[in-house]
Amino acid sequence: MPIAPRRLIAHLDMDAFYASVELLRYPELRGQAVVIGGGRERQPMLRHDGTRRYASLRHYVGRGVVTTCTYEARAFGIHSAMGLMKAARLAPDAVLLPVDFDEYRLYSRRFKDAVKRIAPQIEDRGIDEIYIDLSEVPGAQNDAGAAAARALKDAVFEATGLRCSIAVAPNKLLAKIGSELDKPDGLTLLAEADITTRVWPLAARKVNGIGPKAAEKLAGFGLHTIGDVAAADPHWLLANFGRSYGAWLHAAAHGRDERAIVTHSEPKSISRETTFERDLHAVHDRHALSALFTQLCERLAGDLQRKGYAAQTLGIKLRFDDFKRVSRDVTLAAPVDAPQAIRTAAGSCLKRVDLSRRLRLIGVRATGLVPAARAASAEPPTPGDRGAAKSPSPTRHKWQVDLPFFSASDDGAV
Ligand code: DCP
Ligand code: MG
Repeated sequence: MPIAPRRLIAHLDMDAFYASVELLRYPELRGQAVVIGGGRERQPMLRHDGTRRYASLRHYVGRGVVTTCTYEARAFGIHSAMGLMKAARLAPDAVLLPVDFDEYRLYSRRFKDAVKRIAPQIEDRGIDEIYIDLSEVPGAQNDAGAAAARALKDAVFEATGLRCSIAVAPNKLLAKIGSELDKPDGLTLLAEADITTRVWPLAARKVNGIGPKAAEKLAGFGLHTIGDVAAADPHWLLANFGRSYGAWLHAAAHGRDERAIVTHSEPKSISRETTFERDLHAVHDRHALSALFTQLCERLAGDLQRKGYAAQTLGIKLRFDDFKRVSRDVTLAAPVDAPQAIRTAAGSCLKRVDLSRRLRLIGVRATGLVPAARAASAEPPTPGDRGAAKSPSPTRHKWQVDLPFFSASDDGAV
């Protein structure tokens, strides 16, 4: 009988992620203290001679916080979540750049795709970190995953121009601790034998799952390091931290963690919404509203199709000029992902709302998501039991005409 391979779990975390993505765009800032945070108005300005003028932190006034910063800025004591005004006192000459989530999401996808080509078993943990199961990656068992981790770092750099830190360990808990040990550009192998020397001296807070409150309570008992927690009597931990958390604290401090890599998670809902520049009225602004509503439905359809889902339930969310909120939904007989079908269903929800007040915000939400392969996306939608809307005729393709924004006789109060 073949012996089950030893578990080799890697944790990969991008270095100064948002800041590093910005440096790809503005390479002349490399080596400088750069802080990401604040609003769009601090976009660098292109001068006539092609050079750029960047905003510095010096004159920052406002309540913005540091989203992240380069390691050069960290040398001044700046860190994530610090107020920008405080950061300005520490490093007035640091460059301030606005956040651009779309760009970071793009690079997030790129680095994850690069990793998947080498090691397909990944658990997505957010925009800049993943767990990777290397146990069955060819050759990984021969050198505790060292060559595989090197290959992953190279592939990420090749695909994005960005550096990351990786640790390989027997489980997720140790891998997560390990990836921080040699940041930036780290490659760390952490075995059970290293726990006493490399893990126990660290602050208890370094364990993912010991948050600020738990750390404070532990410190109140004189337990500051992971080693302190490991040395504590397990019965005492259970008595003071509860059976479940106490037992977990004991196991975690000893580097024990059996959690599997979760390679797949289904989204519960996908939605799109927009807040208007000025409040809009269903009758007076019907053309503008109609176009925006259609656009939202098209974008939602795009999101669904890109992610490979169809929606059984469509809903709308409205916020009026008096900030009152209303939502309605409709469950369809068959799941849909086509823009027309989504607009028809969402439009039927709209008909069930009193639209006499001006609107501030409108949103469309898809729930009851099923993999698109199981749904007949070309089918016209048929409202099910919960739908108060009338069923559109399957042969009618001019789905827009049913909507209040388009109806000439509409008095706005539908
Ligand atoms: N982030 C955020 N708010 C925070 C912390 C982080 O929006 N309080 C964002 C910005 C980071 C990204 O998430 O670039 C990843 O977070 P990390 O904690 O991994 O921080 P960095 O990648 O910036 O730096 P490091 O090199 O320490 O991983
Ligand atoms: Mg990071």
